[in-house]
Amino acid sequence: MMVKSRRVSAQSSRGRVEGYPRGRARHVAESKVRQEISKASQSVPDLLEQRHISHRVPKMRAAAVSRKTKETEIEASVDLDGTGAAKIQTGIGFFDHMLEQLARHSLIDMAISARGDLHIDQHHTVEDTGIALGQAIRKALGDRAGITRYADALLPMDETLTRVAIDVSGRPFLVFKTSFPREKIGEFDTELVREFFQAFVMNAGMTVHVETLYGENAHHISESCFKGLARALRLAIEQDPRQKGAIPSTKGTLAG
Ligand SMILES: [Mn+2]
Repeated sequence: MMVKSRRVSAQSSRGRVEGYPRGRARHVAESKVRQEISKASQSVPDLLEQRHISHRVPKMRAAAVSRKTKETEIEASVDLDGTGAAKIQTGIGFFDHMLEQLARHSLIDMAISARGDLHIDQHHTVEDTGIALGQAIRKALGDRAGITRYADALLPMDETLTRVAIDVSGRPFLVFKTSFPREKIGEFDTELVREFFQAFVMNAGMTVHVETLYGENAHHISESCFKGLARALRLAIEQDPRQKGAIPSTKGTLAG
């Protein structure tokens, strides 16, 4: 009986809530709430400061590198937080195909144009593209604050399985345990896969271990290395929200 009469009185007072202060008391209550809200929003940066949480606007992780020698002329630009869009032109069809896979599966946007001394062979062009791309990624990573740092990938491609493990440490090191049953894939020299990885790792400042556990087809073996690098890279350079912008090292630096 009590409940019913309350409901009637709330309706008859056109939406006014039972028990809510009126007149001067209402004015005081509401301005108190407004003050509390504004105090709370002002104190958020202070709270973050106290907890050593970065509240900077996240920097754009993108960079471009131009590299010109007597052997090659290379432009490479990257956006680490991209969608995997790629615009690649090296003059070597199979190598373009590999770099497109690297962009696509790392979700790094990449624009690479390379003009090299292909009349000699593909060596300089592949190696110098690795150098320029590695430098661009290193530059885009900056102080490496907030990244996941370690990651790995097991990458199957039909009969082939390749494992790639990565530490975005600032310390360059390559372990490459992959061999090819053929010297060429189309016009591409398979020994240059290792050359690319070596140049990339040295200039990106990363430790990368590549091992093809088994596989027969040279195209699959090469592609599994590039895609494995892509997948591991994607995870390792991703911003880890639990790092809260800290550099993931007890040394406090990943500068190498
Ligand atoms: Mn392919």
